[in-house]
Amino acid sequence: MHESADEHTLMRILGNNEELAAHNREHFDELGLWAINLMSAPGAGKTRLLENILSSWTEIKPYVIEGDMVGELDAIRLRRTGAEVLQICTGRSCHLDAQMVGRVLHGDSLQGKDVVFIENVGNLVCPAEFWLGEHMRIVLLSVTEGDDKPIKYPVIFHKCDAVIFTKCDLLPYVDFNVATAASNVNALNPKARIFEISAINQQGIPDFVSWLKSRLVKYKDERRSELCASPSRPE
Ligand SMILES: Nc1nc2c(ncn2[C@@H]2O[C@H](COP(=O)(O)OP(=O)(O)O)[C@@H](O)[C@H]2O)c(=O)[nH]1
Ligand SMILES: [Mg+2]
Ligand SMILES: [Zn+2]
Ligand SMILES: [Zn+2]
Repeated sequence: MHESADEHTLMRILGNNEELAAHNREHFDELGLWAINLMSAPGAGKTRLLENILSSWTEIKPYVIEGDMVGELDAIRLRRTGAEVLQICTGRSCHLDAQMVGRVLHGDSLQGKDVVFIENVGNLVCPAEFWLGEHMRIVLLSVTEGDDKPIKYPVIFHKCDAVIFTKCDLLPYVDFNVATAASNVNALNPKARIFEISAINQQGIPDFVSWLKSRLVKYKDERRSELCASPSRPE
């Protein structure tokens, strides 16, 4: 969508998006919903990881927002876990934006949920620029993509909380050096947590889910103290 946008138009679009995202964040917090934005190139394993999380983390009341350009294939896969899933088709746009997510937040389907997973459109470039109001950003990089990708697509790796190297079962067959990839990520983002997983043999998934659980507890604690300080409601 950016091919015809000059620098000014782009800054205006992004500025407007930031405002809408901040409003989304108020809604998330008012609903007590912890929001996670999952981003990666197409096929890195976002839906497969979500299938694993949703079937193993049974204590939460999850909601999933699925972003794809066309179709409902991923939403159909994820509904099989029993989760409530809303598909957003972005048409020609190669990322989700705050307005698309805001439309969902102004409905009442999120009442009673406590974690919302947002699967962004498969793309390592512009999803990074469009904050949706989420609390946590996770980037997946599959070992088939190459350990140099953090260097080539720095923005998305710079602006995230965790990076997951996926498809680690394929490491014996591909030229991907985990230590090199990790140092490429940490050179841009020293605070990013790094996980190595495989959805085929479950390697690393319990550790990753435990980490998510601890971060959810932290969010709920912070939310409780904020609520005591200023109990306001968004429009
Ligand atoms: N070998 C292997 N394949 C995987 C793994 N995770 C996902 N895949 C496969 O990679 C393809 C893309 O996965 P999907 O979850 O749809 O990726 P998404 O486009 O990021 O949502 C599918 O054929 C998955 O079965 C993994 O850990 N190991
Ligand atoms: Mg998917
Ligand atoms: Zn885009
Ligand atoms: Zn509102």
